Amino acid sequence: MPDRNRIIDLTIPEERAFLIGLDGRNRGWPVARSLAELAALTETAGATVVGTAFQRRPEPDPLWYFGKGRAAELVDEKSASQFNVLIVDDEITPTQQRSLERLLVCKVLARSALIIDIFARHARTHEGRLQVELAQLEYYLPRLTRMWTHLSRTGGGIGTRGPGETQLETDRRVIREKIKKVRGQLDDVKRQRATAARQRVRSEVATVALVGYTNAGKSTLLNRLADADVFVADMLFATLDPTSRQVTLPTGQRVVVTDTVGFINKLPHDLVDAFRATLEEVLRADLLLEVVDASDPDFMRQESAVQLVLDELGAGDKPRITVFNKIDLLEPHLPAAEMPGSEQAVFASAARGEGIETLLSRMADALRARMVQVDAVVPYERGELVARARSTGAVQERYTRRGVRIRGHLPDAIAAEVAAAAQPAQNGRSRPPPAG
Ligand SMILES: Nc1nc2c(ncn2[C@@H]2O[C@H](COP(=O)(O)OP(=O)(O)OP(=O)(O)O)[C@@H](O)[C@H]2O)c(=O)[nH]1
Ligand SMILES: [Mg+2]
Repeated sequence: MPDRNRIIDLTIPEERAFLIGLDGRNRGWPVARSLAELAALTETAGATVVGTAFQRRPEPDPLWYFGKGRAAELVDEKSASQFNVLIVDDEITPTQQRSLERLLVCKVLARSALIIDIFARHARTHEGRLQVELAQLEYYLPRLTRMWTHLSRTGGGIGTRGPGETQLETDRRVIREKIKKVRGQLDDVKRQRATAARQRVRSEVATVALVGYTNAGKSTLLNRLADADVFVADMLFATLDPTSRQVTLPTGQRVVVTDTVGFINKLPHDLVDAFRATLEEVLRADLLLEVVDASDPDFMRQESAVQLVLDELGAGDKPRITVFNKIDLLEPHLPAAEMPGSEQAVFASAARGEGIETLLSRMADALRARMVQVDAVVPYERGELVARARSTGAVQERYTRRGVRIRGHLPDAIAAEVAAAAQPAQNGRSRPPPAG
């Protein structure tokens, strides 16, 4: 009797990927490391890596990416390893893509397309999906254009005139209109987000953003800090959408900590652009926690890649605490304190909960820097103000005859309110914030 489940074979054919890259043009990343990362990306995207190859050359060949001879050898690699997709560890031109596709008779993808594909798989929220869609459209629009100029340059003629051109114009117009529409929808989402942020500003709650290389442990750390239940996985780009949780610092101050999309080397510009709305949480934050996977041999190169993206966003100079995470995985003979750049860093294991207390008090220290010193007695009728001071600042309270004496640090706006409501403190000093 036939197995009813097997009448239609629904299994998707296995994607067998072969990865190629060039040595000597990777911003300090050895080609083998960059290809290893590309392999992790490929596997996250659901394909199997069946082989890799690289060639030493300063610039890609305009037609073949590799040199012509080396490219031809890929045909043999294809029969040997049976790959059905070639993934290039760089941006490739439509010309390179097409000549490789014709040579190898299989799909050819660039690293960016792979990253965008992973984002598309992992986007869950409305906003996330819109951002990915925008990135895809932005990615394809210029390629459509360039593909065309390429064709017309190789002689024009049949297939490059008349209705064909109209078709291309139509395609471009459709894509542009779609881009406009998606941007409009994203603006709406952004406005809602800005309203939420304004409310937060009004309540003067400080915000802290987790940033770092993908898979460094940002979500794990948020779960530790906030006792939350954010999705954690040993894969690249597990998190795409921002998640915010409230965290109480040892000083009693409450802050909002936001976890968001991770960064990677050669993160496509289209994606950074498309994800600007999400990444604005980073721009708005009072403090950044940069999570570094200290157990990764590439952690320094990863840090530079993170710095590049932060600079591109305009958040490169924000106050920042570096967290060297996963110290539980460090070899015992490598004392963490001897790691480069470690003087200012906090060592932690988000997974085991080590270093969390230190981190929390360092966060309080860093946030105090942007607050003003206060010493004032607030009348008992203003209990609500006292409560806000308690949760937004780092203060000590003492109950006196005339009211609650508040001593410590408060955000500007609250300090001003306290100063306005206050009686001079016992020692006659009440320090309002400096004007402006
Ligand atoms: N050994 C060890 N593993 C950790 C630690 N922190 C996180 N991990 C693991 O590292 C992997 C990635 O953790 P996530 O928290 O998802 O990392 P992320 O930075 O949020 O990653 P993306 O959202 O993908 O950018 C998971 O398998 C975690 O269990 C740690 O301190 N020690
Ligand atoms: Mg995450």
